[in-house]
Amino acid sequence: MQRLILLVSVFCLLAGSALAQTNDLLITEYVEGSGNNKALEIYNGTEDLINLGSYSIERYSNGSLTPVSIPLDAVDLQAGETWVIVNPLAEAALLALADQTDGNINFNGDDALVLAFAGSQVVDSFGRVGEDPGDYWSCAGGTTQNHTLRRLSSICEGDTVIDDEFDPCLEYSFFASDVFTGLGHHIADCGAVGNNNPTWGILKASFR
Ligand SMILES: [Ca+2]
Ligand SMILES: [Ca+2]
Ligand SMILES: [Ca+2]
Repeated sequence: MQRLILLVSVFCLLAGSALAQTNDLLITEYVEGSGNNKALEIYNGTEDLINLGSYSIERYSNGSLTPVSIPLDAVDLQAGETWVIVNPLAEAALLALADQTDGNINFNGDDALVLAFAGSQVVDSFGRVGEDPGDYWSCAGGTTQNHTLRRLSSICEGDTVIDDEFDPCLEYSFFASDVFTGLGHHIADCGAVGNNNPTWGILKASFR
């Protein structure tokens, strides 16, 4: 009986720790506000510290197939933490939330963004590379221009298909222009992630 209780306790512990996991970094907030109020939030929902030095944002403007690369600072991002990159000409209230500034954070609604590892390995994406949607992508919730878009907490894996149809309502909630209140924090509710994570493997093995 004690052994069963122990097993159940271990199960709860392991299952609990798996809840917060994403498989890699995610884009969790997109700010396309007034003037130069542009920002992106990157979230480490894994259980490991990640050095951002191998990651970059690749910006594909207006349907272009040639990106402009925005390297992330080579700093360690703790599990559960976010990294906010802001246009250096943004207003003070937004700049105050920046972990990094870069003048190439200057998308204006119709530009696709890819979070890449080692330059070419796709980790996540926003928009549809190769498509000029006009002024913005849109869905019932709003558009990718003059809005803040926040990734749904149910999203646990990046969008690694960069050139398929982009429906922002599937993975984002919409806020008014110049809403900055969500920057600097994110929670992913990822109970379903774990089929290939080590914790789940140990758990399965223990029940064989
Ligand atoms: Ca553009
Ligand atoms: Ca896609
Ligand atoms: Ca956020």
